[in-house]
Amino acid sequence: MKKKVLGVLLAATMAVGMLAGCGGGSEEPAADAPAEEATEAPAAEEEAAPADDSAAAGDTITIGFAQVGHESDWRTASTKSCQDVFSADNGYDLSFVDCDNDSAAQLEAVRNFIQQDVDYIIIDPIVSTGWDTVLTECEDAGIPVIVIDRTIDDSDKYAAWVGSNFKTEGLAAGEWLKAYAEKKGISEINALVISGTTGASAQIGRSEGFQEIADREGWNILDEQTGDFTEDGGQAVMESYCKSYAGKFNVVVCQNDNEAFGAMTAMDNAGVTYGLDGDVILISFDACTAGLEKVKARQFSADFECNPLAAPFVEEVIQTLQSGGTPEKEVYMEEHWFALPDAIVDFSIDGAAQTMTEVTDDVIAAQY
Ligand code: GZL
Repeated sequence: MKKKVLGVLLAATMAVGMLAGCGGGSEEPAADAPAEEATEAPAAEEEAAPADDSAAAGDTITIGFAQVGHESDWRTASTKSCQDVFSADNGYDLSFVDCDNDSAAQLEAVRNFIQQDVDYIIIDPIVSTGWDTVLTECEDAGIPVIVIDRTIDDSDKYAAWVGSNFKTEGLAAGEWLKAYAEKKGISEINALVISGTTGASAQIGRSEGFQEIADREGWNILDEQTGDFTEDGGQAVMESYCKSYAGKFNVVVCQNDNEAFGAMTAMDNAGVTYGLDGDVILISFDACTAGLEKVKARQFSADFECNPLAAPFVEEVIQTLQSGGTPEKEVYMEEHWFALPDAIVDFSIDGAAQTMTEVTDDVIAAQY
């Protein structure tokens, strides 16, 4: 009910403003702002000005955030990004629920937010389906939903999505591997994949993108099993792989850094060498700080970033909604592809030349 009153007050304020020749209208993010501009947004704390007159007057904006869980370094950074931006000092009351990778718990958290009549709901969906019913309930309750990171594929009843193109990440890893293998004179690729949480759009996209290149190049994908985006999961799958495919693989693709950390432990224990100076090319995704440290140590051959710092862009969406505007439906984060000079090669994605970033101490220090 508070939101509807707020909307009327805002409309009245804007109408008076326009009559007085003060202009008005919502500050919508530039519709065609390229990712670089979008990711140039000042740090969240600099952007923490109240979202609208009501917030300036101290009217707190309440937000319910149903987070995937706490499975990875990436997740920790994603959670911190939201907690830093949607703080009490910035005019927000954030109800945070760690759904512990449990989809039923996540749906329950969203329904509880509806009962609490929050102003906005943020969801990072554990899996991409099963959402239309609860999003309809949010719509009926008049609560705008903002989806971050992973996508919802069975409903569009949300105001905006802020995240990454996961298939592009998979394509980048595949195209890089093709170019790197050529540089190293490797003619045959026998790859093992440790995928993310089954049904997560990040897993679906990365698997799809890498598989597309593998099919085109005639590579052998010997196996793909889920490590659930965790270090323990990555280690368990890699231990199994080291037994089942001993001496038969020369590439391991881990769909996030934490799985790759576990795979390293398993390969160490099995006497398998990896990285720039090893027998196995080790590819990872996320490029968290600890992941880039493994690149710098020549243990990861390359790391394909997925940017977790969505909260400043989510705040822009909320500010637009608060002022009566319509936000862009999709906001893409900027990603980088990381390696050391030995593994920096030229490659393109669908004809678009890609730039690789050298991992240095400064790059590591600046990472999330
Ligand atoms: C990707 C994100 C994934 C990360 C993992 O956007 O959803 O989930 O790649 C995380 O680290 O667990």
